[in-house]
Amino acid sequence: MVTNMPNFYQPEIETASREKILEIQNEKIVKQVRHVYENVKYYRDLMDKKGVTPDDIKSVDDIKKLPFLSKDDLREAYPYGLLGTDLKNCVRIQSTSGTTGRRVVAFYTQADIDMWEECCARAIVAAGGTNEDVCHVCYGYGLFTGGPGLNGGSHKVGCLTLPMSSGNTERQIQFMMDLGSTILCCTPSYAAYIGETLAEMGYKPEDNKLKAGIFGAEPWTEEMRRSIEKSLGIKAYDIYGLTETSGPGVSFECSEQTGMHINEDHFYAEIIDPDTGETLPEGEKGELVFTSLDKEAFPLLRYRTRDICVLTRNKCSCGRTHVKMSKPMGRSDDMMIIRGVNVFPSQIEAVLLKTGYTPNYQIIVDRVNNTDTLDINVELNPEQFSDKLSIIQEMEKKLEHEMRTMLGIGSKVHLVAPKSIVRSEGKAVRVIDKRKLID
Ligand code: DLL
Repeated sequence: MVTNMPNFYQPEIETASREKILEIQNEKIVKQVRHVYENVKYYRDLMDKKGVTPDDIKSVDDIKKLPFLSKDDLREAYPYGLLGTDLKNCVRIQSTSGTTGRRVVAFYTQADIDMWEECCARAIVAAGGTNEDVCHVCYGYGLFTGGPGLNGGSHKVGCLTLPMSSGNTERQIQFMMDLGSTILCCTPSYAAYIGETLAEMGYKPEDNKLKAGIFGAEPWTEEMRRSIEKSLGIKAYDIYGLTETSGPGVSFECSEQTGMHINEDHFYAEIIDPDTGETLPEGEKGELVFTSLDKEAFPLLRYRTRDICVLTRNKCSCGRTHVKMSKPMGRSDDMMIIRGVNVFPSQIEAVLLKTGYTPNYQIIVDRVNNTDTLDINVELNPEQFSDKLSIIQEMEKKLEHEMRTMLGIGSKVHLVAPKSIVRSEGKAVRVIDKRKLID
């Protein structure tokens, strides 16, 4: 008996054989490279410098010959230097803030928008979305790609779309209850906050009509997934993407929840060693690199995402054949080096959720007397809170021990009062690295 019938938005492509996918990719890459070479002087110069011509690229196997592009290139070419078509053919700009300096600005033709929205539609259908759903989008709208991307995907699926944008949580909840939202799209940290607020307002998880959530734009752990699923009474699906490649929907989770299928007919993925740039074999952990296969306005060849993950091609029970990427295990540039040890915020979050703490925390890294310090502020929930100092100190000591086991270095844990850490409505700011402010 088939219980959980898999649904596809574009079944012929989402379940295509490996040979068929390669055929599509090989055909598209030849055209995409030629398009870039002829229209993007910045990248043509990089290819010329490396001695590669469009004739050298006959299939995706030849992608290795191409030069990389990085965020630094985007900054240098800002704003129009990587444009692949006349501005008059572009209909949209989206943007995201980088960690430093100039914003990333991406351009879209109408065909680029259609492709992007189709990718998001695939994600919504994979999460069980149909034209009978009420899709509540509280990713930010405007320059951020989250709102517009999922909004477009939701329209394509035919869901009744609620373009809420982020913020005003009580109003979000009122609409959610009154209009019977069934699919929630936002960052995982905001989903956790909505769950927390619902409980505070006296609602139980079964009081809402939500069945699924499509959460992404920031790293989140399996523990966080389980906690959100419990608080909202839903199945929570991951979605990944970045402004440079179009936005959300480059990859998305299916019912198996064991990684995100990359839309391989539009994006070719590689994993490289972030230090040497060497391509790594399947199954190895490294930096994710994307080559767009059919973008017009903002095509990117071998774009280094800085996201660290693993690609796998195990057969998926959902029937999709596209390669899967693991949850990004932090970004190579998010990695903190503390006293010489690599530390990722996701490791800290995993410890907190495993030990029954809230996902509301802040990491403060500093340098005192030439030594790095790591402080972790962790919010207690009202049941954990105690006004007995000795109890709190004992809990802090225990958590410091757990952290040392996970991270390999010592830290100072500060348990703080419920509600004292500011909630995020978009991407959560987890790390304050004061060393960077001094440099
Ligand atoms: O965050 C696009 C997006 C919107 C994705 C809504 C998913 C949902 P940017 O602002 O350009 O675009 O940030 C891209 O965010 O390189 C990752 O480091 C991180 N990121 C995105 N999705 C995930 C995810 C959007 N599911 C950067 N898990 C990427 C972990 C993610 N990190």
